[in-house]
Amino acid sequence: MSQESKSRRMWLLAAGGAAGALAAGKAATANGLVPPDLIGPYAPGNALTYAAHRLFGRNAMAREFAASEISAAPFANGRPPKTDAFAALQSKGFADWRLQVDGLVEQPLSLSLADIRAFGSSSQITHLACEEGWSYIAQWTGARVADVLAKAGVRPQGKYVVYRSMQEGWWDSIDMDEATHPQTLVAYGMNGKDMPTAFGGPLRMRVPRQLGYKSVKYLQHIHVTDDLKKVGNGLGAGGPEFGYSWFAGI
Ligand SMILES: Nc1nc2c(c(=O)[nH]1)N[C@H]1C(S)=C(S)[C@@H](COP(=O)(O)O)O[C@H]1N2
Ligand SMILES: [Mo]
Repeated sequence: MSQESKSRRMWLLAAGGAAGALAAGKAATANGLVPPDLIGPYAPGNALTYAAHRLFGRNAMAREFAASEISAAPFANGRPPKTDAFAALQSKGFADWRLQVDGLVEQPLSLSLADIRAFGSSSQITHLACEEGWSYIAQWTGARVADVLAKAGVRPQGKYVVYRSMQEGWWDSIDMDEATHPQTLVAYGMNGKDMPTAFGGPLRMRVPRQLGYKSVKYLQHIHVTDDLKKVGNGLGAGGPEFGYSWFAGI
């Protein structure tokens, strides 16, 4: 191929790529697929990643593993909350702990651990990957977030689920696709035992299609909103302030 036709081909490829990106961008916007954290140098890439996952992999399943692949020594990130309030709850075996569910729902809920167990038990052996490079495989058991939301009755405008930890500074959010995905759990069990405190007990989010930081530990509050701009810093999570993408699909 001549130098000239090579460069023409390169140019056509580049133009095709740009047109494709533009078309994808339009489709994404038309479908409301705009992440809340359109900030920083990676914003265009993050937006494309989110749109691509939602347009082409909405129902994709996180890979599940065999029991023999469960990690022998999983790493617990950080330390449990150091507050008196947490110590008081823990000293009573979390009998007084409640998960609040509110926002754009027909019926706000205040759920005990027994209430959450009553939703049923869904188990999965999946991989938790931290953005810092380490990871482990564990079995997680819990209630589907979809079932909790169904009980509360999400109003038609409800688009995102915001969730908060008892631990200062830890909150995050996911869209309704992720929240109602069958593998997205509020997990009360790990490797056949009650959720250990180090791993977020009594209850943590488990979002196996996204990086570990979306799986917030020491959960206490679930809130349905139509617009993440109305919540907290408007970026959908604390992480984006520090350069972590709101959408962390893998
Ligand atoms: N409350 C709370 N949730 C949290 C964290 C934390 O320190 N506190 N760490 C996050 C990060 S960065 C990761 S990778 C996973 C780690 O889960 P693990 O402690 O089970 O390893 O939990 C996430 N959820
Ligand atoms: Mo992480």
